[in-house]
Amino acid sequence: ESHEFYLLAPEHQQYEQPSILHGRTDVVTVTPWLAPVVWEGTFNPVLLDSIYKVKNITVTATVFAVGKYIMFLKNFLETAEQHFFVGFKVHIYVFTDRSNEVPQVRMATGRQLTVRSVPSSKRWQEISARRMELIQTLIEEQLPNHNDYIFCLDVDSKFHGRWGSESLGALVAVTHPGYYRDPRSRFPYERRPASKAYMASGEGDFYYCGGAFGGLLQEVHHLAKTCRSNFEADTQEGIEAAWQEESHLNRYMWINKPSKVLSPEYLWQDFKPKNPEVHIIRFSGVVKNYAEIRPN
Ligand code: UD2
Repeated sequence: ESHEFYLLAPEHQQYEQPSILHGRTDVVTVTPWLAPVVWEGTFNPVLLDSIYKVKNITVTATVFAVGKYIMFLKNFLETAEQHFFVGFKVHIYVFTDRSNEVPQVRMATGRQLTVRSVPSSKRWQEISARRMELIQTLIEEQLPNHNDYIFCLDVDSKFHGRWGSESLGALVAVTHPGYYRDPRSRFPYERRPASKAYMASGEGDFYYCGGAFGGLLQEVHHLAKTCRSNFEADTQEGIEAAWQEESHLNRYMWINKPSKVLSPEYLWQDFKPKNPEVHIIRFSGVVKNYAEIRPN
């Protein structure tokens, strides 16, 4: 059984009549391969929650807080409590080398946190890159044979608004806030043919961010496994993609089209003024001083 097969609505539910004539006109709400693009105003959160509630799903989230990045964890966890799948079963896995510094955050019933120890690292590129391997292993060891969902999120970020059941899909990607208005020629894809993350000119749908992606466990497992093995193949050849695992993720999403695309509402950047088409910022990257927080 897969959660993707059908949506079961509860009986006797009343809500505003949907329209196929009126809706958002300032943004595109579907991709050319007919995946929804989620923008505020395109969905009914109450209806969606009621549909997914009866499925009794658990939403897993992974977050890495290695080295000084532990300082972002408190805010991430506290705001997740307020906005991330409120009312659902949520299991957050924190990967860190500083287990003793994991903050105590009160979590609502049905929500839990697990801390997993990872080794420290000298290069920040290695930390972000190793995430794919750890996500792959987590799914294999802790979450096998489940139809549940997982999201993999950057820790140097926080929630400001609802991030809920509207984001669920088999394979989910978020359009990067810095590039969604740009022609694909400007996307910072890996451009060297020697890399497994190579994107030729004229290729690519969107530029997706490495800081948030997700979907069904089996789909994300396939993604993590593929990106990890391509990343390692590159390393063997002495090549590191332009934006590490984000480059590999972009290559993956070009070949494996996401079934749902989340608008930049789902990953904004605090230093960027809000654009008019962005009616709500749900999650955003905090401003950070790279020189101060990265190992080198
Ligand atoms: C971009 C991406 C990021 C990743 C990176 C690849 C967004 C918003 N960000 O961000 O997801 O693809 O490029 O280079 O799409 N981390 C630690 N300790 C460290 C360094 C990193 O725990 O010392 C973890 C942490 O969870 C952090 C993540 O790795 O959120 C990404 O690293 P970053 O935030 O330094 O990468 P950044 O901001 O350049």
